[in-house]
Amino acid sequence: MGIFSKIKDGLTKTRQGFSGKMENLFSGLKKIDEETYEELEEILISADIGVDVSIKVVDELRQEVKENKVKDPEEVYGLLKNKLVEVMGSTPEPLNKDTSDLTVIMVVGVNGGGKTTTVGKLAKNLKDNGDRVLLAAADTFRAAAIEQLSAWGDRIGVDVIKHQESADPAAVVYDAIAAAKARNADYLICDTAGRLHTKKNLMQELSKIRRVISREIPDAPQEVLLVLDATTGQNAIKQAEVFLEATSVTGIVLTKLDGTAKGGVVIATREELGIPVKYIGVGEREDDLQNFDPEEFVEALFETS
Ligand SMILES: Nc1nc2c(ncn2[C@@H]2O[C@H](COP(=O)(O)OP(=O)(O)O)[C@@H](O)[C@H]2O)c(=O)[nH]1
Ligand SMILES: [Mg+2]
Repeated sequence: MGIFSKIKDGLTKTRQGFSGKMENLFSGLKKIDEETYEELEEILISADIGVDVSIKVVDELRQEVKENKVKDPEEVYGLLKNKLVEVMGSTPEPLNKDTSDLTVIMVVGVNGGGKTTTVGKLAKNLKDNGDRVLLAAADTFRAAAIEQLSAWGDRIGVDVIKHQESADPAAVVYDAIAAAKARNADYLICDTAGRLHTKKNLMQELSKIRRVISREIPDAPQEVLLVLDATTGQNAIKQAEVFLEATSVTGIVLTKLDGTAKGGVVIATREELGIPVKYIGVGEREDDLQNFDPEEFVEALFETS
């Protein structure tokens, strides 16, 4: 299956409500009036694009249509798509990569959001690309989490550095960096725990891991990916805010897009958090992580069949 049809497939539930309503609104439309804009705003909000972002997009569209004296609804439709792409930063944001040294990627987010799965899928992507990858099982809270990552490592043929359950996550990461250096790895990806019982705890754990990493490699971690569950819609953005107070983040991964009609949350994320979406998860298997491309995403979202 091609990448585009995979994204389109992954967005099936979101598209069901969205693209049909869009088509209904625009097909056979003779002219654009205030009612059209109101309906448009409603459709955007109902796809979980977020109230503020939806209003902003429609306001800008209205302005542009007026200034350029656009009459053709078809043309307005095109302008709308462009606006949505723009809101997401227009171009794909690649993973930060250190060309000379080891690139360390920390993966953070609440429990159940899809961190461990994303670590596995990302490792597979990078390995397929010819990079040497190592994983660190720094979610030591439950033995099951360590086993889950080990199972991913076995499946995709990537080594996992791990300690016992309840071990110090920073110590796991310390060992993993030593191993990654010794093996000349290109990437070390660190899974972490996402317990939110107190923000202070989480903050302390994440800062300790970061401290260990930066002591060993001054520019690292080059990438901190925050994993958010798209099925929670706008709540994913609220969740993200808690994490952003605990640690700095360089990229967002939105998971479980395949299981939700709330895929519009992807569009709101960049605008509301000011951080680019770098990957989207469209399934549980190893090939179900996609590099995020705003233009491709919008095209897929508007597909009606
Ligand atoms: N459908 C679907 N399920 C996913 C996706 N990403 C993760 N999951 C599932 O979500 C559940 C929690 O994922 P996990 O990686 O263990 O989350 P963690 O607690 O953050 O490490 C697992 O059952 C995963 O298979 C995705 O993109 N699509
Ligand atoms: Mg996990």
